[in-house]
Formats: sequence, structure tokens, C-alpha cells
Amino acid sequence: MPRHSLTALNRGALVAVAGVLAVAAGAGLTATADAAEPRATKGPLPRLVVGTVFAPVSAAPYAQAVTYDSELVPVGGSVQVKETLRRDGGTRIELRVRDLVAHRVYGAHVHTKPCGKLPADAGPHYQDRVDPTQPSVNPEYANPDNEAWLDLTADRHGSARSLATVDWRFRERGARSVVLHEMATATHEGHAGTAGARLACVNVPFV
Ligand SMILES: [Cu+2]
Repeated sequence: MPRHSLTALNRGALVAVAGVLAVAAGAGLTATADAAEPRATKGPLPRLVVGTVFAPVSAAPYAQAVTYDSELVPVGGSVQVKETLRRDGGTRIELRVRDLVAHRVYGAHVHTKPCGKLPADAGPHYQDRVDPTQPSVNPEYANPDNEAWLDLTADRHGSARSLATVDWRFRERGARSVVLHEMATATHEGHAGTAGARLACVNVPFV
């Protein structure tokens, strides 16, 4: 089967689940609250999965995900974000994207606000300890232990996956999106956390 028809098929399946937010909150929370339940102490708590496709920016703010640069993040490209609350109090975030430009590096982070018509609408990066100086480019605050960095390298098919594990939980409604950027995330003083233009954004109601 030629690759394009396969891709079309997959996109069709993804569109079908797009907008369906699988918030698996119930089971995990119940298990945590019930201290008498011995199984509650074992294994991570799967919490939230968002799977959707990038829509043109004209669909903002109603679309689950939008692209601001359809050359580098095409309309119809699929994106999935999974959040897992770890038993040790930390959080694991997984990002998967398809149909990116092959062999290309993208910066990606969790941001504080939902996606909008403008790339800047997603606000700054989520920080566990918030830098009193904004925009935050101080590596003491803008680093992958204090923010959730999800930089991606697309493989030869344009698929990419990244993971961030941090030892804290997001504040309630404090983290609302994942933004893809044009470059790998910088780490040096005065530029830490920057990754060039914002290419695309996916709404994720992190908990
Ligand atoms: Cu960012």
C-alpha cells in the first residue's frame, strides 16, 4: 500500500477521536483517596491523553491543536500528549507527533495558557518555581527540571516522540498547552528556554 493512503487512513482514525478527551481521572483519584486499597501504592496513575490533528490557525480557538507554520507542522499532522502522575509525586509527560519534516529538530514545552489565533496566546512556559523576572531566560528557572521540555527530533518518516519527567505536579489549571518551536531549546544565560518561533500549539488541560 502506498504510504500516502496509509497516512490518510491513519489521519481518518485520528480525526475520529479528535476532540475526544480521554480524561482517565476517576480511577486514579479514587485509588489515591482510598488509602486502605493496597493496589493504590503500585504503579503510576495514567491521567490524561489528548490525541488530535493540527488544524489551520483560522480554527483557533475552537480547534484542539493549531499550526502557525504549515510548512514545518502541516495541517492534518497528528499529535498526542499523555500525562501520567507518578506515585512519587512527579509527573511524566509524553509527546508524539507525526508528519513533521524528516530529520528536523523542534523545540517543545508545556505552556501556561491555551492556544489562540496568535502564537503568543499560549503564554510563557510553565515553571514550577516561577521566575520573578519575566520573560524568564535565567537558566536557574528556565531549565528542564523547573519547566517541562519536550524537544523532538523527527525521524526519516517525520515521526517524533519525546518524554519529560519532572519531580513536581502542575498547579491546577496552571498548564494548558504544548507548543512546538522552530529550534532546539537553548540552555545558556540570557537565552535559556528560548527555541525560536512558535510553530504549532496543542491544548492540553494538564491536571
Ligand atoms: Cu515554548
